[in-house]
Amino acid sequence: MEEYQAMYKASLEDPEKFWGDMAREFYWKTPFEKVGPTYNFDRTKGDVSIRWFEGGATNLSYNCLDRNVEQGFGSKTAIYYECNDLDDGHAAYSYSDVLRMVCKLANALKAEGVQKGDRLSVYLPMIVELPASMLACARIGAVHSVVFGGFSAESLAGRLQDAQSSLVITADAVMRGAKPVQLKAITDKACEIAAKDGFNVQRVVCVARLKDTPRAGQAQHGWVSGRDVWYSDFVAAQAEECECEWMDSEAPLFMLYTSGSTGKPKGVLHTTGGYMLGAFATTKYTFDYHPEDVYFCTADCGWITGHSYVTYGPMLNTATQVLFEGVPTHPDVDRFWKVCEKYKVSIFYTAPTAIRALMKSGDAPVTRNDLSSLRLLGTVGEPINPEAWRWYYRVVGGGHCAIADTYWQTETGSHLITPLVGAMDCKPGSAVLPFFGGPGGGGTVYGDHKRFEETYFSQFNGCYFTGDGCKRDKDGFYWLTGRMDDVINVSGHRIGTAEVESALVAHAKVAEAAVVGFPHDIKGEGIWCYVTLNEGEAYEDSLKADLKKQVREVIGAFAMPDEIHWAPGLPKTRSGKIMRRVLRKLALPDYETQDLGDTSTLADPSVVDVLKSYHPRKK
Ligand code: 6R9
Repeated sequence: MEEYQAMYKASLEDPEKFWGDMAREFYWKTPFEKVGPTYNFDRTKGDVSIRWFEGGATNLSYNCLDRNVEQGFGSKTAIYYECNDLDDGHAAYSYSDVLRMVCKLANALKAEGVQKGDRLSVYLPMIVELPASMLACARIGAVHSVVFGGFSAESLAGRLQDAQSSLVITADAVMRGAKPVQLKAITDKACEIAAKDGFNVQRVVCVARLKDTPRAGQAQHGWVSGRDVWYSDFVAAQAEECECEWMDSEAPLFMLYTSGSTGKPKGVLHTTGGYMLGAFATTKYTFDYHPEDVYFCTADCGWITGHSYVTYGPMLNTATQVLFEGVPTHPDVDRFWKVCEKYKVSIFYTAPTAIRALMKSGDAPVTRNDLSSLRLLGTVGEPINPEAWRWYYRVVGGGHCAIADTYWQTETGSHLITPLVGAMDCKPGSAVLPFFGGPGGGGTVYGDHKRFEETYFSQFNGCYFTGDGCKRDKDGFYWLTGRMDDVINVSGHRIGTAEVESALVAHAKVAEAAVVGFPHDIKGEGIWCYVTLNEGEAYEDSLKADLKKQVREVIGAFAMPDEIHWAPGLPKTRSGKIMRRVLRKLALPDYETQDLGDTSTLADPSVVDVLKSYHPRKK
């Protein structure tokens, strides 16, 4: 604990030395002149900006790969790839293997005309080509925009257009559990949608994931000649070496879309030097990483956790990790634990929602596997309830593994609040204490710096606002209490209520919608939708399935509403503002006895009774 306090102090008081020394463990083509940070968080004093390692030039792909190979770790396993289906096998890729792959792809992209600063979209499942594509972009200075494979064609189209990304890397299809996900077909549709809006995708590179396998018949997609190319053909003629583009510390590295309380999802843009140190240092210290560890983070690279704690953080630490294509419940509810046993995983990092879901199956699926290799457990994405924490600790960790509850965001790029396990006692449900004060943190919203300033720097002058509520106890421990804005956290995924509302309103029969979160056993929060139909439409239950499907198609399956609640009228103030406080209470299991607070300012107080009469959980 004393060491933590000393390091924490040093990180804030002498960043030049603390972060400078750490940064110099990496290769810099041009050494930085100043560690920084040079920043302004006060909008009244000019543009908000944050700069780290000014004057320096480096490359993430170089530091994740070449540096490791040069230091003699070329044959060390970088990635154990575990397929969705047990009969589909596994593979291991050394650091040299990944480097060769990345170089070939980087060369192919260059041959295609991709240049430094160009944006490129990646819509892939969890196969080795996913981190490899990210690293290939980083190598040539292209900005990757990874879109999670669960997003719909419409969502993908929006992201392609916003990023003006004319090249997409995808796969024919992939099995997720027992079901295929038609990534190529969805990409085709996304390209059509974008084309209608005047944006043309020039090139679709397609990894043959199911093609030439016994499950080939599961992949169903078209082929646009001249635009589409198989990944293997795309890289075939390319050399296995590729010189890096040396990137300025503040040059963009990647963008990743995330939901906010208003408008369309925004592309959070991360830059090179600060992100690199943030991902490196947190992986090293939060997970107390040692060279002999086998690390397994279950997050998909489509989310920030997969960026920082699958692709970049572990590779910057020369780690050996498991990349898992499948789902925790296929073929059985013990799949995670089977994987842990098979690869002798020592560090395991997952989301509370997965823990809660697996907890339901009892202890046996866990304890029938040998988990004695586990040493450290992590969680991320949402507050973890003490009950799930204790089960994770006792059953998965066998009572001998510390738990790192890591609190952070897409915008911060790496952990903000987390215990340094071993150094501090943990309290179930608390993310404990701040990580060292340091680099990372997205520098802007792609194409909209004003939105960046307004979203994050307007609530408290001079401070970044995360959007989360938090309590601090007498020991200084932090307890995250959830979002304070109109963002709901469903299974650790951020969804803006406004996004779901606009998906609903896009339905021909819907006049208005108001969406709130409600407590959900497994997902943490579920999606509750109040829907007003157009004049003359009948409030029929059969329409509910249609509306759920609508949201699924517009956003993606993970945003599918849990409940549709007919609302011939919504509780509004006289000025027309929807009273969400009332709607949140009406979505609670004990809504009948809830005190709705002061409803006297409602334009029409009778809507509350009407809503109760339409309550989907009415007995
Ligand atoms: C990494 C990630 C960020 C939001 C964040 C907060 C919630 C994440 C948490 C947590 C409590 C934790 N959140 N980790 N809340 N305890 N350990 O999840 O990024 O998808 O951008 O979500 O998730 O509400 O603001 P992102």
